[in-house]
Amino acid sequence: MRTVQKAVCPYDCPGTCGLLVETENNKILKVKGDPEHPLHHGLICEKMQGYEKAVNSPERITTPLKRVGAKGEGRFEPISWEQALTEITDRWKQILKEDGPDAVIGLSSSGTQGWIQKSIVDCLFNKMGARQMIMTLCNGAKGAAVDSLMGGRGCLCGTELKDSDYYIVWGCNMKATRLHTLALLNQQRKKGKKVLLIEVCAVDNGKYCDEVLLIRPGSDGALALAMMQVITEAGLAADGFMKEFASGWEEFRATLPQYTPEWAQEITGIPAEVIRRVALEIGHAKAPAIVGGTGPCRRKNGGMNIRLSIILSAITGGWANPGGGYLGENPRSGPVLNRALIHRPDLRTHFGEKANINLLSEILADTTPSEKVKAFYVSGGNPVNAIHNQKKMEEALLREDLFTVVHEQFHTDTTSYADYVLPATFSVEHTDVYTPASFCHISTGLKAVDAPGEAKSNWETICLLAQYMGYTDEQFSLTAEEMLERLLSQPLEPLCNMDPAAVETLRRGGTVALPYSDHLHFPTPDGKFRIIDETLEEPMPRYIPDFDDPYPLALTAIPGTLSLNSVFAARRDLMERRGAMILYLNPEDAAERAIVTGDRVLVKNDLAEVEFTGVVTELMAKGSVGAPGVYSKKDAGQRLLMNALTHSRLSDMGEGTAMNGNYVEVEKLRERN
Ligand SMILES: Nc1nc2c(c(=O)[nH]1)N[C@H]1C(S)=C(S)[C@@H](COP(=O)(O)OP(=O)(O)OC[C@H]3O[C@@H](n4cnc5c(=O)[nH]c(N)nc54)[C@H](O)[C@@H]3O)O[C@H]1N2
Ligand SMILES: Nc1nc2c(c(=O)[nH]1)N[C@H]1C(S)=C(S)[C@@H](COP(=O)(O)OP(=O)(O)OC[C@H]3O[C@@H](n4cnc5c(=O)[nH]c(N)nc54)[C@H](O)[C@@H]3O)O[C@H]1N2
Ligand code: SF4
Ligand SMILES: [Mo]
Repeated sequence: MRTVQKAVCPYDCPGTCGLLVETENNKILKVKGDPEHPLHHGLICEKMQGYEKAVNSPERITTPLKRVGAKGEGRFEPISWEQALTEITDRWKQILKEDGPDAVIGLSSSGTQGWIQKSIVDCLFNKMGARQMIMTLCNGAKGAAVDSLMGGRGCLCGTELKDSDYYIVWGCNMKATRLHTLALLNQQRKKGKKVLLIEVCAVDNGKYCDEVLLIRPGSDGALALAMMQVITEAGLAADGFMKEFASGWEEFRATLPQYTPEWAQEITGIPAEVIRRVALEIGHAKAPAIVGGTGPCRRKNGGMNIRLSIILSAITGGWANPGGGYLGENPRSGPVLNRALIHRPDLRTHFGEKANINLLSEILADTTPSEKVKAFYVSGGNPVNAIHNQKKMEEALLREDLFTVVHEQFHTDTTSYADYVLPATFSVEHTDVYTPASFCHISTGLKAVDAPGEAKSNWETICLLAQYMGYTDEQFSLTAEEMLERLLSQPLEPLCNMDPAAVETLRRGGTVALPYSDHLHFPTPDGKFRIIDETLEEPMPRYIPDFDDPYPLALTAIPGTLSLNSVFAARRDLMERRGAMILYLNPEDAAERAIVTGDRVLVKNDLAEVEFTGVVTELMAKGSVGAPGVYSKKDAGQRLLMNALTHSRLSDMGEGTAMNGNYVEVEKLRERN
C-alpha cells in the first residue's frame, strides 16, 4: 500500500526543510517538499529532490565490515554485529585500561543534524570519559561574535527578511546554502528593494544581486569600519537609539574618523567612492538586513570581521524596525528541548583533555606517548576529505596503533582507513527531532521504512556498543522513540507554553513554527548590545589583518551548489554534473601566470601541491582563488584534495575554523587536453 509521511531534511543546512516521503512495501518511492511546512511551504533544493536515489542506492553499506587489507586499502570482509560489537568493545576496554580515557576520541560530526541520533554518540563518549570535542568546524568565530555582542540572541529569522528594505548579502553563498533566502530576496527585488553582495567570489550569486562588491579576502572588518565612518560623518547614525540599547557606543564612535573610505580602499581593494556611496545607501535605509555567511569568519580575524559587520547593521537604528538586523546565527535565545537528556554530560566522570575538530589531524598524528590517541570513532563524518591538513590526517589514520571505527552509509575516503565499518541508516529509517539555524521552527521525523540489510541507526549502534562495554545506565536501553517522548514531555521555554495540539503534531511527525526572538533584548551581562567586550583579547572593535603567510593568493573554500560537504557524494547523478575539481581565478592573477580557463593548474603552499582545473572569471576577487565543494578522491580522480592545502589553525574568537585563512601560489601545469 502506498503511504505518504512527513519527514525532515537531516543535513547541516540552515533550512531544515519539511519533506513528504511516499512509500510502498517498505520502500521509499519519492521524496518532495512538504507544502504544509509553515515557513518553507514545500520549497526544497534539487539535491534533496532525489533523496530516494541515495536511500535506495545499491552502494550502501549493509553489514558490519572488518578490515582484511592494509590500512588505507579499503578491503573488508563482512562480519556479524555480534562479532563486531565484541571485538570493538574488547579493544576499547583494553585501551581504557592501559592508556586511559584521554586516548579515546569519539567524533559525532555533521552527517545528521537530528538531535537524538547526533547527541547519543556524545553520550557514549561522555560515559567513557573520552576527550571532549570542541566542534567549531562551521562557524565558531561567528557564534562567538554573536555571543559577545548579543548574549547569543537577537538574530533575524529568515522569514523576517520580508520586511527589510535593503539587503546586504555578506560572505554568504545563498544559492548553495540559503535557498529560501535567495527565493525571498528575488521576490523583494521585484518590489524594488536592493540586494548588495559583498563577496570574494560572485560566480554563484552575482546574477541574483543588484550590485556586487568584490572584496579582498579577510578585509571585511575594514569595509565595515569605513562604512560606519561615512554613516556617522553624514549624521545618519542613530545616536539616541545606540546610547539606549548599546554599551560602548560613544567610545567606539570616537575611533571611527580614522577609518576613511580611502584607508579601506587600500585594504579591501574596493574604490573609496563605491564604499562612500553604498554606505550612504545603508545609512538611509529604514530596516537594512545583513545576510551573514560563514566566509569572513573562517580566518584569523574572523570574529572581528563578524563583530564589525553586526555593529554596522545596528548603528542606523534599523534594528528597531521589522526586518532590520543581522541574519546568520540562531535566531532564538536558547534551545527549546533539553539536549542534556540525550548526551548526558552527567555521565562523565573523567574530565581530561579537550580536542578541537579543526586541529584533529595534528592531534591524531601526535605520537608523543602521553598524548597518543589510540581509539577513534567516527559517526557522521568524513575527516579525510573535510578536515584541514589532509596529508597529516592520512598519516595519522595509517598508524597501526590507532584503532579506528567508522559508522557510515557509504564507503568514503575515511572508511578506507577503518579497522571496522558499521552500517548506518538514513533519516527516513530512524526517528529524530530537528531545529534549524536561522529559522524559528521545530520538526520531527518518524521512521518511515526499515533499513536495508543490517544497517542500524546511530542510536541503536551506540546503545549496543554501550551494552557490550558493560554500561548499565537506563539511557542505553531506551529507544529513539522513547527519547523523543521524553524530550517532548519535558520541554524548555517556549515549548512549555505551546498549544497541546502543536505538541501532538510533533509526536506524529511534522513542523511547528516558533515565535521570533525580541531583537532588542540581550542576555549580556548589562543587558545591552555589547560593543566593547572586556572579556576578549581585543575589547575595542578595530581592524586586524588575517594570517601573514608568504604566498600571494588567498584560497577560499566555496560551498558546492550540487553537494553539501560529503553527504551527496554517493549521488552519482549530482557528482557527474559537478565534474572535476575546479579553481576560480581572477583574470589579472591568471594573466600574470599565463593561465586560461581549462588549463590544469598546480596550487602550492608549505603543506602540499594540489591539481585543479583553472576557471578564469571576473567574478573572483583579485588576489584570491576559490575552490568549490568537498570532493572524494574518486570524484576528483586524484589523491590530494582541497584540504591538503588548509592549515590546522584557529580563528581569533570561539576557537573556530580558519579554513579560509590559507594562502597559496598557483602555476600553470599544462594546457587543457
Ligand atoms: N549546497 C550546500 N549547502 C550547504 C553546504 C554546502 O557545502 N553546500 N554546507 C553547509 C554547512 S556545513 C554550512 S556550515 C553552511 C555554511 O553556509 P553559510 O553560513 O551561509 O555561509 P556560506 O554560504 O558557506 O558562505 C561562504 C561564502 O563566503 C565567501 N567568502 C569567503 N571568504 C570571504 C571573505 O573573507 N569575505 C567575504 N565577504 N566573503 C568571503 C565565499 O566565497 C562563499 O561564497 O552551509 C550549509 N549548506
Ligand atoms: N574544502 C572544504 N572543506 C570543508 C568545507 C568546504 O566547504 N570546503 N566545509 C566544512 C564544513 S562547514 C563542515 S560542517 C565540514 C563537514 O565535514 P564532516 O562533518 O566530516 O561531514 P561530511 O563531510 O559531510 O561527512 C558526513 C558523513 O556522514 C554520513 N552520514 C550522513 N547521515 C548519517 C547518519 O545518520 N549516521 C551516520 N553514522 N553517518 C551519516 C555521510 O554519508 C557522510 O559521509 O566540512 C568542512 N570542510
Ligand atoms: S539540503 Fe538544505 S535546502 Fe536542501 S532540503 Fe535540506 S535543508 Fe532544505
Ligand atoms: Mo558546516
